[in-house]
Amino acid sequence: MTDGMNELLEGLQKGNIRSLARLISKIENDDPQKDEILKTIYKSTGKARIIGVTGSPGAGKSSLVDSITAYLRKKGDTVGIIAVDPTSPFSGGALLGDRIRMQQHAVDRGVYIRSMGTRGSLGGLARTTKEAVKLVDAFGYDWVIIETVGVGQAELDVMHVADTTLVVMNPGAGDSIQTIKAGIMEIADIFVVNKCDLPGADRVVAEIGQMLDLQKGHTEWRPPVVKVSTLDDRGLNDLMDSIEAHWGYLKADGRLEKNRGSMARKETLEIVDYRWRGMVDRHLHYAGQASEIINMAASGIKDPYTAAGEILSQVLADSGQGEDSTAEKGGDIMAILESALQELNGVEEKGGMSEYRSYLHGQAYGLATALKVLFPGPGNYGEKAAMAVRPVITEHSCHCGDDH
Ligand SMILES: Nc1nc2c(ncn2[C@@H]2O[C@H](COP(=O)(O)OP(=O)(O)O)[C@@H](O)[C@H]2O)c(=O)[nH]1
Ligand SMILES: [Mg+2]
Repeated sequence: MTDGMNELLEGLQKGNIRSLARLISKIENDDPQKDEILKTIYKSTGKARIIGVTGSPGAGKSSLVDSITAYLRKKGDTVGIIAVDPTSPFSGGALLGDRIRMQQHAVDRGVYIRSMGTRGSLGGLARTTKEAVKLVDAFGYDWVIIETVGVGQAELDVMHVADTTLVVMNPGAGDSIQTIKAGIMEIADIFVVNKCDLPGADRVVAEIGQMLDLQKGHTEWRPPVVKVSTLDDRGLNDLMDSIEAHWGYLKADGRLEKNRGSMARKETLEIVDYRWRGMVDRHLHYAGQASEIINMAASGIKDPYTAAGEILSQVLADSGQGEDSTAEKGGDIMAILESALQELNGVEEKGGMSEYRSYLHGQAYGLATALKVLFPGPGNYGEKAAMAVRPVITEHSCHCGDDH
Protein backbone atom coordinates (compact mmCIF):
# COMPACT_ATOMS: atom_id res chain seq x y z
CA MET A 1 0.00 0.00 0.00
CA THR A 2 1.38 3.42 -0.93
CA ASP A 3 1.95 6.23 1.58
CA GLY A 4 -0.77 8.30 -0.05
CA MET A 5 -3.24 5.49 0.41
CA ASN A 6 -2.29 4.98 4.06
CA GLU A 7 -2.85 8.66 4.60
CA LEU A 8 -6.32 8.43 3.09
CA LEU A 9 -7.20 5.44 5.24
CA GLU A 10 -5.98 7.24 8.33
CA GLY A 11 -8.05 10.22 7.28
CA LEU A 12 -11.09 7.97 7.02
CA GLN A 13 -10.52 6.72 10.55
CA LYS A 14 -10.14 10.25 11.85
CA GLY A 15 -13.39 11.32 10.26
CA ASN A 16 -12.02 13.36 7.39
CA ILE A 17 -14.83 13.63 4.83
CA ARG A 18 -12.43 14.52 2.05
CA SER A 19 -10.60 11.22 2.59
CA LEU A 20 -13.91 9.39 2.39
CA ALA A 21 -14.79 11.12 -0.88
CA ARG A 22 -11.40 10.39 -2.40
CA LEU A 23 -11.53 6.75 -1.39
CA ILE A 24 -14.96 6.36 -2.99
CA SER A 25 -13.56 7.88 -6.18
CA LYS A 26 -10.73 5.38 -6.12
CA ILE A 27 -13.25 2.56 -5.81
CA GLU A 28 -15.26 4.02 -8.69
CA ASN A 29 -12.19 4.23 -10.87
CA ASP A 30 -11.15 0.66 -10.13
CA ASP A 31 -7.91 1.72 -8.48
CA PRO A 32 -5.29 -1.07 -8.41
CA GLN A 33 -5.25 -0.83 -4.61
CA LYS A 34 -9.01 -1.17 -4.36
CA ASP A 35 -9.04 -4.66 -2.92
CA GLU A 36 -6.48 -3.62 -0.31
CA ILE A 37 -8.62 -0.62 0.65
CA LEU A 38 -11.72 -2.75 1.09
CA LYS A 39 -9.81 -5.39 3.01
CA THR A 40 -8.43 -2.77 5.39
CA ILE A 41 -11.73 -1.07 6.15
CA TYR A 42 -13.81 -4.24 6.40
CA LYS A 43 -13.31 -4.61 10.15
CA SER A 44 -14.78 -1.15 10.70
CA THR A 45 -17.98 -1.95 8.81
CA GLY A 46 -21.23 -3.41 10.07
CA LYS A 47 -22.15 -0.68 12.54
CA ALA A 48 -24.36 1.49 10.36
CA ARG A 49 -28.02 0.78 9.79
CA ILE A 50 -28.54 0.52 6.07
CA ILE A 51 -31.78 1.70 4.51
CA GLY A 52 -32.55 1.15 0.84
CA VAL A 53 -35.00 3.39 -0.99
CA THR A 54 -36.19 2.34 -4.43
CA GLY A 55 -39.07 3.09 -6.80
CA SER A 56 -39.81 4.60 -10.18
CA PRO A 57 -38.16 7.83 -11.31
CA GLY A 58 -40.04 10.81 -9.92
CA ALA A 59 -41.71 8.81 -7.14
CA GLY A 60 -40.16 11.17 -4.63
CA LYS A 61 -37.30 9.01 -3.42
CA SER A 62 -34.81 11.85 -3.07
CA SER A 63 -37.43 14.00 -1.34
CA LEU A 64 -38.17 11.15 1.03
CA VAL A 65 -34.49 10.60 1.75
CA ASP A 66 -34.26 14.30 2.53
CA SER A 67 -37.16 14.05 4.97
CA ILE A 68 -35.81 10.94 6.65
CA THR A 69 -32.37 12.51 6.93
CA ALA A 70 -33.76 15.68 8.50
CA TYR A 71 -35.69 13.53 10.97
CA LEU A 72 -32.62 11.52 11.91
CA ARG A 73 -30.43 14.62 12.20
CA LYS A 74 -32.92 16.11 14.64
CA LYS A 75 -32.34 13.04 16.81
CA GLY A 76 -28.61 13.70 16.55
CA ASP A 77 -27.86 10.73 14.28
CA THR A 78 -25.43 11.03 11.38
CA VAL A 79 -26.40 10.00 7.87
CA GLY A 80 -24.46 9.03 4.75
CA ILE A 81 -26.42 8.95 1.51
CA ILE A 82 -25.48 7.07 -1.65
CA ALA A 83 -27.69 8.02 -4.58
CA VAL A 84 -27.70 5.92 -7.72
CA ASP A 85 -30.18 7.96 -9.66
CA PRO A 86 -28.64 9.94 -12.45
CA THR A 87 -32.02 11.27 -13.53
CA SER A 88 -32.80 13.03 -10.29
CA PRO A 89 -29.71 14.26 -8.48
CA PHE A 90 -30.02 15.78 -5.06
CA SER A 91 -29.22 19.16 -6.52
CA GLY A 92 -32.46 18.81 -8.52
CA GLY A 93 -35.92 20.07 -7.79
CA ALA A 94 -36.75 18.36 -4.54
CA LEU A 95 -38.26 20.98 -2.30
CA LEU A 96 -36.97 19.83 1.02
CA GLY A 97 -33.58 19.09 -0.43
CA ASP A 98 -32.76 22.66 0.39
CA ARG A 99 -32.93 21.81 4.04
CA ILE A 100 -30.08 19.36 3.80
CA ARG A 101 -28.13 21.37 1.32
CA MET A 102 -28.30 24.34 3.64
CA GLN A 103 -27.10 22.25 6.51
CA GLN A 104 -24.31 21.04 4.32
CA HIS A 105 -23.34 24.53 3.44
CA ALA A 106 -23.28 25.29 7.13
CA VAL A 107 -20.76 22.44 7.25
CA ASP A 108 -23.02 19.86 8.75
CA ARG A 109 -20.54 17.05 9.07
CA GLY A 110 -23.40 14.83 10.10
CA VAL A 111 -24.60 14.40 6.52
CA TYR A 112 -22.67 13.13 3.53
CA ILE A 113 -24.26 12.84 0.11
CA ARG A 114 -22.64 10.99 -2.75
CA SER A 115 -24.07 10.45 -6.20
CA MET A 116 -22.69 7.42 -7.96
CA GLY A 117 -22.10 8.17 -11.61
CA THR A 118 -23.20 5.46 -13.98
CA ARG A 119 -20.28 6.39 -16.21
CA GLY A 120 -17.54 6.37 -13.63
CA SER A 121 -17.87 2.87 -12.31
CA LEU A 122 -15.69 0.53 -14.30
CA GLY A 123 -16.35 -2.35 -11.95
CA GLY A 124 -20.08 -2.37 -12.50
CA LEU A 125 -22.55 -0.11 -10.78
CA ALA A 126 -23.92 -2.61 -8.31
CA ARG A 127 -20.55 -3.70 -7.01
CA THR A 128 -19.14 -0.19 -6.84
CA THR A 129 -22.21 1.05 -4.99
CA LYS A 130 -21.99 -1.73 -2.44
CA GLU A 131 -18.33 -0.92 -1.92
CA ALA A 132 -19.13 2.76 -1.45
CA VAL A 133 -21.70 1.77 1.18
CA LYS A 134 -18.93 -0.10 3.00
CA LEU A 135 -16.72 2.99 3.02
CA VAL A 136 -19.52 5.21 4.33
CA ASP A 137 -20.29 2.61 6.99
CA ALA A 138 -16.63 2.34 7.97
CA PHE A 139 -16.43 6.13 8.20
CA GLY A 140 -18.80 5.83 11.12
CA TYR A 141 -22.14 7.22 10.02
CA ASP A 142 -25.03 5.92 12.09
CA TRP A 143 -27.16 5.41 9.00
CA VAL A 144 -26.44 4.75 5.36
CA ILE A 145 -29.30 5.44 2.97
CA ILE A 146 -29.07 4.11 -0.58
CA GLU A 147 -31.36 5.53 -3.24
CA THR A 148 -31.74 3.65 -6.51
CA VAL A 149 -34.26 3.75 -9.34
CA GLY A 150 -35.91 0.37 -9.36
CA VAL A 151 -35.40 -0.38 -13.01
CA GLY A 152 -32.79 -3.05 -13.52
CA GLN A 153 -31.06 -6.04 -12.05
CA ALA A 154 -28.10 -3.97 -10.86
CA GLU A 155 -30.37 -1.68 -8.84
CA LEU A 156 -32.19 -4.60 -7.28
CA ASP A 157 -28.92 -6.26 -6.49
CA VAL A 158 -27.76 -3.18 -4.59
CA MET A 159 -30.86 -3.35 -2.40
CA HIS A 160 -29.75 -6.68 -0.98
CA VAL A 161 -27.19 -4.88 1.16
CA ALA A 162 -29.92 -2.87 2.87
CA ASP A 163 -31.22 -4.03 6.24
CA THR A 164 -34.56 -2.40 5.48
CA THR A 165 -35.78 -1.64 1.98
CA LEU A 166 -38.46 0.96 1.27
CA VAL A 167 -40.34 0.74 -2.01
CA VAL A 168 -41.82 4.12 -2.91
CA MET A 169 -45.06 4.31 -4.88
CA ASN A 170 -47.46 7.09 -5.78
CA PRO A 171 -51.19 7.60 -6.19
CA GLY A 172 -52.38 7.59 -9.78
CA ALA A 173 -52.71 5.26 -12.71
CA GLY A 174 -49.15 5.53 -13.90
CA ASP A 175 -47.88 3.71 -10.88
CA SER A 176 -50.50 1.03 -10.69
CA ILE A 177 -49.39 -2.13 -8.95
CA GLN A 178 -49.54 -4.15 -12.15
CA THR A 179 -46.75 -2.11 -13.65
CA ILE A 180 -44.36 -2.79 -10.78
CA LYS A 181 -41.82 -5.49 -11.39
CA ALA A 182 -42.10 -8.63 -9.31
CA GLY A 183 -38.48 -8.34 -8.21
CA ILE A 184 -39.18 -5.01 -6.57
CA MET A 185 -42.19 -6.37 -4.74
CA GLU A 186 -40.08 -9.15 -3.31
CA ILE A 187 -37.45 -6.91 -1.78
CA ALA A 188 -39.88 -4.52 -0.07
CA ASP A 189 -39.79 -4.49 3.72
CA ILE A 190 -41.98 -1.40 3.84
CA PHE A 191 -44.17 0.16 1.15
CA VAL A 192 -44.28 3.93 1.14
CA VAL A 193 -47.15 5.57 -0.70
CA ASN A 194 -45.62 9.00 -1.19
CA LYS A 195 -47.47 12.10 -2.46
CA CYS A 196 -50.51 11.16 -0.38
CA ASP A 197 -51.50 14.82 -0.70
CA LEU A 198 -52.64 13.85 -4.21
CA PRO A 199 -55.92 11.98 -4.79
CA GLY A 200 -55.95 8.19 -5.03
CA ALA A 201 -53.50 7.30 -2.27
CA ASP A 202 -55.96 5.06 -0.46
CA ARG A 203 -56.59 3.09 -3.61
CA VAL A 204 -52.90 2.34 -4.01
CA VAL A 205 -52.71 1.32 -0.34
CA ALA A 206 -55.62 -1.07 -0.91
CA GLU A 207 -54.04 -2.48 -4.07
CA ILE A 208 -50.76 -3.18 -2.30
CA GLY A 209 -52.71 -4.83 0.50
CA GLN A 210 -54.48 -7.09 -1.96
CA MET A 211 -51.23 -8.02 -3.59
CA LEU A 212 -49.70 -8.87 -0.21
CA ASP A 213 -52.73 -11.04 0.57
CA LEU A 214 -52.01 -13.07 -2.56
CA GLN A 215 -48.34 -13.51 -1.79
CA LYS A 216 -47.06 -16.27 0.40
CA GLY A 217 -44.02 -15.98 2.59
CA HIS A 218 -45.07 -13.00 4.65
CA THR A 219 -45.90 -15.09 7.66
CA GLU A 220 -43.17 -13.51 9.75
CA TRP A 221 -43.06 -9.97 8.44
CA ARG A 222 -45.86 -8.51 6.40
CA PRO A 223 -44.56 -5.28 4.88
CA PRO A 224 -46.56 -2.37 6.27
CA VAL A 225 -47.93 0.20 3.83
CA VAL A 226 -47.36 3.78 4.98
CA LYS A 227 -48.86 6.93 3.48
CA VAL A 228 -46.47 9.88 3.38
CA SER A 229 -46.24 13.32 1.86
CA THR A 230 -42.82 14.90 1.79
CA LEU A 231 -44.44 18.29 1.18
CA ASP A 232 -45.42 18.61 4.83
CA ASP A 233 -43.87 15.39 6.18
CA ARG A 234 -47.22 13.96 7.11
CA GLY A 235 -46.88 10.25 7.80
CA LEU A 236 -43.15 10.57 8.39
CA ASN A 237 -43.45 9.59 12.05
CA ASP A 238 -45.44 6.49 11.05
CA LEU A 239 -42.77 5.61 8.53
CA MET A 240 -39.98 5.98 11.08
CA ASP A 241 -41.99 3.84 13.50
CA SER A 242 -42.27 1.15 10.82
CA ILE A 243 -38.54 1.31 10.18
CA GLU A 244 -37.96 0.84 13.92
CA ALA A 245 -40.43 -2.03 14.01
CA HIS A 246 -38.63 -3.74 11.15
CA TRP A 247 -35.34 -3.25 12.96
CA GLY A 248 -36.85 -4.88 16.03
CA TYR A 249 -37.98 -7.77 13.86
CA LEU A 250 -34.47 -8.14 12.42
CA LYS A 251 -32.87 -8.05 15.85
CA ALA A 252 -35.13 -10.80 17.14
CA ASP A 253 -33.95 -14.39 16.67
CA GLY A 254 -30.67 -13.31 15.10
CA ARG A 255 -32.22 -12.46 11.75
CA LEU A 256 -29.95 -9.47 11.25
CA GLU A 257 -26.81 -11.55 11.74
CA LYS A 258 -28.23 -14.19 9.44
CA ASN A 259 -29.04 -11.66 6.72
CA ARG A 260 -25.67 -10.01 6.98
CA GLY A 261 -23.96 -13.41 7.07
CA SER A 262 -25.70 -14.41 3.91
CA MET A 263 -24.63 -11.11 2.34
CA ALA A 264 -21.01 -11.83 3.23
CA ARG A 265 -21.35 -15.30 1.74
CA LYS A 266 -22.78 -13.89 -1.45
CA GLU A 267 -20.10 -11.26 -1.53
CA THR A 268 -17.34 -13.82 -1.18
CA LEU A 269 -18.76 -15.77 -4.10
CA GLU A 270 -18.98 -12.60 -6.15
CA ILE A 271 -15.36 -11.75 -5.44
CA VAL A 272 -14.26 -15.28 -6.38
CA ASP A 273 -16.34 -15.03 -9.52
CA TYR A 274 -14.93 -11.66 -10.44
CA ARG A 275 -11.31 -12.54 -9.73
CA TRP A 276 -11.67 -15.82 -11.56
CA ARG A 277 -13.06 -14.02 -14.57
CA GLY A 278 -10.21 -11.52 -14.30
CA MET A 279 -7.67 -14.37 -14.41
CA VAL A 280 -9.33 -15.88 -17.46
CA ASP A 281 -9.57 -12.49 -19.16
CA ARG A 282 -5.93 -11.78 -18.56
CA HIS A 283 -4.99 -15.09 -20.20
CA LEU A 284 -7.18 -14.46 -23.19
CA HIS A 285 -6.09 -10.89 -23.56
CA TYR A 286 -2.38 -11.50 -23.96
CA ALA A 287 -0.68 -13.58 -26.61
CA GLY A 288 -0.02 -17.04 -25.27
CA GLN A 289 -1.39 -20.51 -25.07
CA ALA A 290 -4.88 -19.56 -23.90
CA SER A 291 -5.44 -17.01 -26.62
CA GLU A 292 -4.12 -19.50 -29.18
CA ILE A 293 -6.55 -22.13 -27.93
CA ILE A 294 -9.49 -19.77 -28.28
CA ASN A 295 -8.35 -18.92 -31.79
CA MET A 296 -8.37 -22.61 -32.60
CA ALA A 297 -11.94 -22.78 -31.39
CA ALA A 298 -12.77 -19.78 -33.56
CA SER A 299 -11.33 -21.40 -36.65
CA GLY A 300 -12.92 -24.76 -35.93
CA ILE A 301 -9.69 -26.65 -35.25
CA LYS A 302 -10.86 -27.40 -31.71
CA ASP A 303 -14.41 -27.75 -30.47
CA PRO A 304 -15.41 -25.16 -27.81
CA TYR A 305 -15.69 -27.80 -25.07
CA THR A 306 -12.17 -29.06 -25.52
CA ALA A 307 -10.90 -25.51 -25.90
CA ALA A 308 -12.64 -24.37 -22.70
CA GLY A 309 -11.20 -27.29 -20.77
CA GLU A 310 -7.71 -26.53 -21.97
CA ILE A 311 -8.01 -22.85 -21.17
CA LEU A 312 -9.23 -23.58 -17.66
CA SER A 313 -6.33 -25.97 -17.07
CA GLN A 314 -4.00 -23.34 -18.40
CA VAL A 315 -5.33 -20.63 -16.09
CA LEU A 316 -5.19 -22.88 -13.06
CA ALA A 317 -1.71 -24.12 -13.82
CA ASP A 318 -0.42 -20.58 -14.22
CA SER A 319 -2.06 -19.27 -11.09
CA GLY A 320 -0.85 -22.10 -8.90
CA GLN A 321 2.41 -23.86 -8.37
CA GLY A 322 2.18 -26.80 -10.70
CA GLU A 323 0.05 -29.91 -10.76
CA ASP A 324 -0.12 -30.62 -7.06
CA SER A 325 -1.84 -27.36 -6.39
CA THR A 326 -4.31 -27.98 -9.22
CA ALA A 327 -5.72 -30.87 -7.18
CA GLU A 328 -5.92 -28.59 -4.17
CA LYS A 329 -7.76 -26.02 -6.24
CA GLY A 330 -10.29 -28.67 -7.17
CA GLY A 331 -11.01 -28.99 -3.46
CA ASP A 332 -11.24 -25.23 -3.11
CA ILE A 333 -13.68 -24.88 -5.99
CA MET A 334 -15.70 -27.80 -4.64
CA ALA A 335 -15.90 -26.03 -1.26
CA ILE A 336 -17.15 -22.87 -2.93
CA LEU A 337 -19.73 -24.87 -4.87
CA GLU A 338 -20.94 -26.51 -1.67
CA SER A 339 -21.23 -23.18 0.01
CA ALA A 340 -23.23 -21.83 -2.93
CA LEU A 341 -25.57 -24.82 -2.76
CA GLN A 342 -26.01 -24.41 0.96
CA GLU A 343 -26.90 -20.77 0.46
CA LEU A 344 -29.30 -21.75 -2.29
CA ASN A 345 -31.00 -24.18 0.06
CA GLY A 346 -31.43 -21.48 2.66
CA VAL A 347 -32.82 -19.06 0.12
CA GLU A 348 -35.28 -21.62 -1.26
CA GLU A 349 -36.53 -22.42 2.22
CA LYS A 350 -37.18 -18.76 2.88
CA GLY A 351 -38.96 -18.30 -0.43
CA GLY A 352 -38.80 -15.09 -2.40
CA MET A 353 -35.67 -13.38 -3.69
CA SER A 354 -35.90 -15.04 -7.08
CA GLU A 355 -33.19 -12.86 -8.59
CA TYR A 356 -30.67 -13.91 -5.99
CA ARG A 357 -31.81 -17.50 -6.38
CA SER A 358 -31.16 -17.53 -10.10
CA TYR A 359 -27.85 -15.82 -9.49
CA LEU A 360 -26.87 -18.65 -7.15
CA HIS A 361 -28.11 -21.22 -9.65
CA GLY A 362 -25.89 -19.68 -12.29
CA GLN A 363 -22.98 -19.67 -9.90
CA ALA A 364 -23.45 -23.32 -8.98
CA TYR A 365 -23.72 -24.42 -12.60
CA GLY A 366 -20.66 -22.43 -13.57
CA LEU A 367 -18.56 -23.98 -10.83
CA ALA A 368 -19.87 -27.47 -11.48
CA THR A 369 -19.10 -27.12 -15.17
CA ALA A 370 -15.58 -25.96 -14.42
CA LEU A 371 -15.05 -28.96 -12.15
CA LYS A 372 -16.47 -31.37 -14.72
CA VAL A 373 -14.10 -30.07 -17.35
CA LEU A 374 -11.05 -29.85 -15.11
CA PHE A 375 -11.48 -32.99 -13.06
CA PRO A 376 -13.21 -35.59 -15.22
CA GLY A 377 -13.36 -39.28 -14.49
CA PRO A 378 -15.01 -41.46 -11.85
CA GLY A 379 -14.65 -40.39 -8.25
CA ASN A 380 -13.09 -37.08 -9.22
CA TYR A 381 -14.37 -33.59 -8.42
CA GLY A 382 -16.29 -33.42 -11.69
CA GLU A 383 -18.45 -36.35 -10.70
CA LYS A 384 -18.88 -35.08 -7.14
CA ALA A 385 -19.93 -31.70 -8.47
CA ALA A 386 -22.44 -33.27 -10.84
CA MET A 387 -23.95 -35.23 -7.96
CA ALA A 388 -24.02 -32.18 -5.73
CA VAL A 389 -25.95 -30.06 -8.20
CA ARG A 390 -28.33 -32.82 -9.29
CA PRO A 391 -30.98 -32.15 -6.58
CA VAL A 392 -30.89 -28.49 -7.52
CA ILE A 393 -31.45 -29.30 -11.17
CA THR A 394 -34.41 -31.54 -10.39
CA GLU A 395 -35.96 -29.09 -8.00
CA HIS A 396 -35.37 -26.19 -10.31
CA SER A 397 -36.98 -27.90 -13.27
CA CYS A 398 -39.90 -28.77 -11.00
CA HIS A 399 -40.47 -25.10 -10.27
CA CYS A 400 -40.63 -24.40 -13.96
CA GLY A 401 -42.58 -27.52 -14.91
CA ASP A 402 -46.33 -27.86 -15.24
CA ASP A 403 -47.96 -29.74 -12.41
CA HIS A 404 -45.38 -31.60 -10.40
N1 LIG B 1 -47.27 16.47 -4.53
C1 LIG B 1 -46.14 15.96 -4.08
N2 LIG B 1 -45.00 16.03 -4.82
C2 LIG B 1 -43.88 15.47 -4.34
C3 LIG B 1 -43.85 14.82 -3.09
N3 LIG B 1 -42.60 14.35 -2.90
C4 LIG B 1 -41.87 14.69 -3.98
N4 LIG B 1 -42.65 15.37 -4.87
C5 LIG B 1 -42.22 15.93 -6.16
O1 LIG B 1 -41.97 14.86 -7.06
C6 LIG B 1 -40.91 15.21 -7.94
C7 LIG B 1 -39.85 14.11 -7.93
O2 LIG B 1 -39.24 14.07 -6.67
P1 LIG B 1 -37.82 13.40 -6.42
O3 LIG B 1 -37.63 13.36 -4.95
O4 LIG B 1 -36.76 14.03 -7.24
O5 LIG B 1 -38.13 11.94 -6.99
P2 LIG B 1 -37.13 10.72 -7.32
O6 LIG B 1 -36.86 10.75 -8.78
O7 LIG B 1 -37.90 9.50 -6.94
O8 LIG B 1 -35.91 10.90 -6.50
C8 LIG B 1 -40.38 16.54 -7.48
O9 LIG B 1 -40.92 17.54 -8.30
C9 LIG B 1 -40.90 16.65 -6.07
O10 LIG B 1 -41.08 17.99 -5.67
C10 LIG B 1 -45.06 14.77 -2.31
O11 LIG B 1 -45.13 14.23 -1.21
N5 LIG B 1 -46.16 15.34 -2.87
MG1 LIG C 1 -33.91 10.91 -6.86
